[in-house]
Amino acid sequence: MSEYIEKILKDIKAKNQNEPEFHQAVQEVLESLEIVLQRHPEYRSLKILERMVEPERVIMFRVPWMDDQGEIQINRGYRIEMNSAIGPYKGGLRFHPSVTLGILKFLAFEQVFKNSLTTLPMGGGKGGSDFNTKGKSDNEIMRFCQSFMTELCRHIGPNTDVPAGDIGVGTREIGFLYGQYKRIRNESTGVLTGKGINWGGSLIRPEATGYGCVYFAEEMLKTKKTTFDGKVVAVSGFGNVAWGAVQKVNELGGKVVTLSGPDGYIYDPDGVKGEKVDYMLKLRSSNKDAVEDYAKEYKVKFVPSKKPWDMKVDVALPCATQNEIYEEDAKELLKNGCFCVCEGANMPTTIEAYNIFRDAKILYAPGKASNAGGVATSGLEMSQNSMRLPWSKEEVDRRLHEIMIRIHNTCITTAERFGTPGNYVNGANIAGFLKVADAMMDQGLV
Ligand code: NDP
Ligand code: 2IT
Repeated sequence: MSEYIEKILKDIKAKNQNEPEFHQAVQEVLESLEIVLQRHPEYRSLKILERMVEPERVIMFRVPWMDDQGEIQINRGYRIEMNSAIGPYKGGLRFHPSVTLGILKFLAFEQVFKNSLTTLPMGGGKGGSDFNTKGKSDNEIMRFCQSFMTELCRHIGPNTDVPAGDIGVGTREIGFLYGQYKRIRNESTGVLTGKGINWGGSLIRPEATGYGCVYFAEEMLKTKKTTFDGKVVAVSGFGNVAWGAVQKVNELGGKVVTLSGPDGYIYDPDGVKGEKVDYMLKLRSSNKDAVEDYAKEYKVKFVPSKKPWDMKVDVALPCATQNEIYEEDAKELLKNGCFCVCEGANMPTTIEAYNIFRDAKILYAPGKASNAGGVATSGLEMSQNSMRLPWSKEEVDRRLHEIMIRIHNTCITTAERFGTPGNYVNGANIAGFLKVADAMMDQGLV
């Protein structure tokens, strides 16, 4: 690592204490950018990196709400407006008890590069709350969402900042948030994406992240002259992204043998297919935080407190959350014959685990490239909202597929151009960076 990059990292750690996920995300990107800075000293003299690691704006607010027992509860709400160089801030909202400022800053930082890769005009942002949806009634969730939006609505707008879903935020939550925005602002606009299909949403948005991830993995497999047909696949998580990924793997002839939750993982040697895929939706809406019920329902093996990385598989699609593949897991995956890891989640792989994959020269794609299909389809929802014309399922899916192929090719050509052929991490970080950096330079001291 160059002295310059080391100094930036040191300063970030000193200035943003107790935000290890943010440090991790920044370190991964900066390491990829060394070679860019050697070729383009202007980014250094104009302090582009120092500017990019500082959010344009951070909003932090109180969210008071009343539970079903009539007791007052207080949560903390956030919106990180990271970078608007190429378009309005865009990125999801996460409701999960593990949410902190540092987690949302890592996600907002990743989002800037991801959105740049989609080729659509979207800046980067992220928000959310430490609110736990688990065990809450619909009414409690509604009251929470209404209170959250009562503050957030001052800061967002269809041309300013356009939130969407993430962990713990699906169509139900987006509905409550959208309803409240409309009551306060008296405007029907595309201020949120992931909306219901009858009130401005886009077809394919619910499936988009998972589909996009598998489209990306399909391109990766093509570089090794192979396909999903007959491949055995490990998926982690059982939420929105995992659900879309499982559907598309099945469609392409692969077999998904695992799903996981915070409680452990299930192993289904016949494959998660048919009605079992619909059962995933039930699991998610049960608000129970557990995947074990799947094992009971379909009489398959449940492995408590473990991640699904110790099974014999060809492909792994981590789709649950950050830092779920550690160094030992990476070694285990390699030992079991896995040769393609394509991230549906954001930053599921630690830097040490990534180094193992890189050194083994297996196919490995970082989430900011391979899970960009979700936000790309959000961008397509924004286009449809602006035109006030909905597209068919086929039209949206075709555009999503094209975007994923384009992102894949951009990663490949950029990695090659900067001397590290086959390295999707460098390809994604460098290509994502160049567009945003050049836009910032064009716009003066922003
Ligand atoms: P969901 O809430 O639908 O599902 C998340 C899954 O991960 C659930 O199975 C959840 O279980 C599990 N999970 C959440 N937190 C933890 C934790 N701390 N430890 C273990 N398991 C956990 O979210 P999504 O499917 O939307 O998101 C999954 C990942 O994909 C995240 O990394 C997200 O940032 C990323 N992503 C999402 C996009 C989208 O459009 N939705 C787009 C791009 C990326 P439980 O809820 O029971 O805790
Ligand atoms: O991480 C992500 O890209 C998302 N959660 C989707 C963001 C969006 O605006 O659709």
